[in-house]
Amino acid sequence: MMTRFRSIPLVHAGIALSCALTACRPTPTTTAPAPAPAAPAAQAQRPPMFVSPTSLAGHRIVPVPLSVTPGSGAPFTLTSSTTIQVQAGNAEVARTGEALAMLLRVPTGLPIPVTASSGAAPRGAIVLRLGGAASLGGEGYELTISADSVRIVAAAPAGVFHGMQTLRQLLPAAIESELNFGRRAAAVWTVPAGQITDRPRFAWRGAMLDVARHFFTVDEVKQYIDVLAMYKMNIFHLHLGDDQGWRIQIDSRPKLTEVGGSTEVGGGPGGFYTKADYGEIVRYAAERYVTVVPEIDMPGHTNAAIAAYPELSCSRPMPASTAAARLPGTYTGTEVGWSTFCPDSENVYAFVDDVVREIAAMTPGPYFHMGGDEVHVLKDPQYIKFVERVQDIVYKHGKTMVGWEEIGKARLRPTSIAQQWKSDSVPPAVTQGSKLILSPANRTYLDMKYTPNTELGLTWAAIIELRSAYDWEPVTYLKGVSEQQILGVEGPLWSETVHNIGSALYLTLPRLPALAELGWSPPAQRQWEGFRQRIAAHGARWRLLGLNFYPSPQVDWDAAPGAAPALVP
Ligand code: TNX
Repeated sequence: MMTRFRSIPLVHAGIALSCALTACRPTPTTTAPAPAPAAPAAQAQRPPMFVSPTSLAGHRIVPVPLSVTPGSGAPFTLTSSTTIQVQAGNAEVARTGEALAMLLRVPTGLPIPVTASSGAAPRGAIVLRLGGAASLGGEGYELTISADSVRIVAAAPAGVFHGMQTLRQLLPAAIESELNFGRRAAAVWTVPAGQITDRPRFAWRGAMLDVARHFFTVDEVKQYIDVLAMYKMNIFHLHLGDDQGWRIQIDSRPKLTEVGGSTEVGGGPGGFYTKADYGEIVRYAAERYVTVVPEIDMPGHTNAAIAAYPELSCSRPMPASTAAARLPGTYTGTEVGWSTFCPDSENVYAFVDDVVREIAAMTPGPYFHMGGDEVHVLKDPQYIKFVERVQDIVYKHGKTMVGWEEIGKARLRPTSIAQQWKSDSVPPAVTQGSKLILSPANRTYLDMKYTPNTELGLTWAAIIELRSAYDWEPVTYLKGVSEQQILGVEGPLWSETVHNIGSALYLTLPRLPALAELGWSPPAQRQWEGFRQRIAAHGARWRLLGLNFYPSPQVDWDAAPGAAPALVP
């Protein structure tokens, strides 16, 4: 049930955009006069954005944790004496502590100092520590909440970060606001007592953004990464080249960006990332424990590279719509499968070597995605030869190869990874021993419409309402594939119809959090009804963060304030 409440005008003056570790949001740069203290209001009478669950049993955490044990004691309350105490001597935990402080300070108006110490925590501290059971693994954490303290303990810094995201979701939605509610909202910043133990089910929990069909700026990409981090996703797959655009600077092949970077679907100006831009994306992602997986799709989906270096192609059959393109040989339509590098040309492998070498050198993560999908114009032996040559190049430059499931036609090295998108039986790559990323188009493709009336998106794989995005099980999706063979799940957002970050987020939220839960949470904890009720609390958070979303009618969204949230009366 949607509740409406009175809106108050927002003070727009002096709002600057700052990207905290937690999310990009406007931060007031001028101090508004402190509102008068309010009479204590009963929790039930507050607008939903100021309400914490009264018990941990009523949490709305997405992805749902492995285990939640409500406590019987009083909740923890943020007050003027709350501090964050981070593990001494660990810069990563300190960074997460600062990020948490940045999140809390603005809406609460509290000072929340961060101190480093290995000693006993003072009363009222939020403690971030390394330690805990080895069974928490590289990403798990334990969160213990009592009236006296909040403790996040993890075996590795990534776990501390994920624990911080859980704590964020246990605070009222207003914690995401850019408004300083100050004393007016005193005593609403509570977290119910209890304990959460949590760790992910799958190692690969990803999203893909196609920046080739339409270009997205570095700031837009950062906003997308913020969404991943909120939902404990750890892989950001960047689709950097396709027929309509080449998006990454390669020093040894300057025309790639001069020519290939200048177009996009529909004839817009395109764009590309300089090496510094890419470094910034990779750094921003790493600070949020997200690994960037660069993809250069080949041998198909390569017209932008071929327009820059025509010798990469054997012959050039192009769709008729090419005539509209601004530069000779470029393409701004949306047909697929018609372009290819020439697998018989040594020029092509010298080119691939240059590209993989330069991208590998600026990518700290272990993966290079070679695409390999939808090559309708090569015979199998040509395709196989190409994939095997590229595989050697990828490993020569120290990366693990990932490719769309078609690469299973070739002889794969045991560590190469295949990304399923269309098959509904065991893909050949798995039979060879490769691990699988599941991206079934009819469940995970973020560019599919929600309903036949959705303005954006395509329909070729399915119409995917929220329940359909949520209500399936990775391990039983493909008969004959075991849990050990599945590395994880990924939701690709192809951008033929997606022109800007607002549209991208509309297609992404709430479906990506649904997929995040499939990737993180144990099947025993997952039910559609539970997800439906928990995700209902997130719309208000997205509103406050300025993130567009699809308000699926399958969810009874909590009242989500517009730009002007009501204060506690
Ligand atoms: C198929 S899925 C593609 C993309 C398109 C997408 C549109 C896959 C590996 N290839 O080239 O953008 O459909 O939904």
